[in-house]
Amino acid sequence: MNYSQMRESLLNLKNEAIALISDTKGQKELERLRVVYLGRKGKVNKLASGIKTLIDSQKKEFGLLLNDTKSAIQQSLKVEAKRISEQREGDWLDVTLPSKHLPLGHLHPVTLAIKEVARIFERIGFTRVRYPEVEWDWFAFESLNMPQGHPARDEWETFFIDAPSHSKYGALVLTPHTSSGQVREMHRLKPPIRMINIAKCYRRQQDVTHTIMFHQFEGLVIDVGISIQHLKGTIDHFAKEFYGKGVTSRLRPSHFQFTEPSFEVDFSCTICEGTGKRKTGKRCRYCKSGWHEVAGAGMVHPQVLKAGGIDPEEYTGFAFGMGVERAYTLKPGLKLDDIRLIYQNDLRLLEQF
Ligand code: FA5
Repeated sequence: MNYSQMRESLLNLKNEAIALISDTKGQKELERLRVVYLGRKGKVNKLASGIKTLIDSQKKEFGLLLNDTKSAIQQSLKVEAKRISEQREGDWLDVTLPSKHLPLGHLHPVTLAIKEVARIFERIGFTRVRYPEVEWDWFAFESLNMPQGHPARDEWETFFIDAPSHSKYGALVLTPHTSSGQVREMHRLKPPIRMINIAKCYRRQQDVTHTIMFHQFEGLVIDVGISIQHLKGTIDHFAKEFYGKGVTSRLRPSHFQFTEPSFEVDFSCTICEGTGKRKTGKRCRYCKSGWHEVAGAGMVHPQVLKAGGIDPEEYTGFAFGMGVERAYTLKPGLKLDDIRLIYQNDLRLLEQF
């Protein structure tokens, strides 16, 4: 073998060794390869024995190549040994170890509240319905006795959709209240009607008691002989079921175009227990007066019954629209004094439910 053949053989030996080593499956095979290539009678030493046939300058160069080959094979053996031992550790299973606790998600507090509200009303004979979030002007306003240009519309701070209008129902809006389901329900059913419509609503409002997107639940009852007593009884029943016996409700005279007479419904504040003051003596930041306005309500206006195809001479009805978030944040013990926190997706808050 001449010098250049010896050099080529050494290079091939190195490549062959590294390829085989990186393909090994266990420590035993690795040890066998170490002996085959680096052992006393191994392939590298066998080639090294030919060094005596070379002239001095070639001896020096071939010696360096031999050292380089040996250290490359050793390095490759080391890396592979480490990989094999790590793989073993990973595969090892201690069946006595306690299991890992993976975090479990749960329903959002508003979804929990909606389910609870629906259950309370379903138990007293209401049927849950859902009407469109993107609604025609006619159902949101006009059918509710608020014709085009009526100033009462301004109170609903509505988002309008940039889309072609309907020839009969007008513009498209993001529904600002669940009352838009009232006439839809009258079109769907003839009395007796007992509807609970729970849905998303949108308004251009945002502060501690308002969010841009929120939920309302709308109760609508229409039958022969329905009076304010039925309205008050239903609201009281809800307050006791949802909050417990300690919470009281009151109806304050108000005005809505679609009810006559109309009321604001207040529940006593569970944060300051109806006093309007914190224990520190400071004014309750959330209610300011001991009461929370949670709903609008009233006896369905004859014009609205007519828009729904119901004879106001024969039937009467009551309706109320309550904020889900607003009602929920009053739960005893919740002490949520900023309604916007519900929608900040902060796990520190959400995980408490
Ligand atoms: C109405 O929306 C009427 N449609 C209620 C009604 C229904 C009256 C049936 C008569 C008959 P009002 O704008 O007051 O009324 O809203 C009712 C409730 O929805 C409020 O008391 C509050 O609890 C909730 N609410 C209104 N706007 C927001 C908001 N931006 N964020 C959170 N909750 C809101």
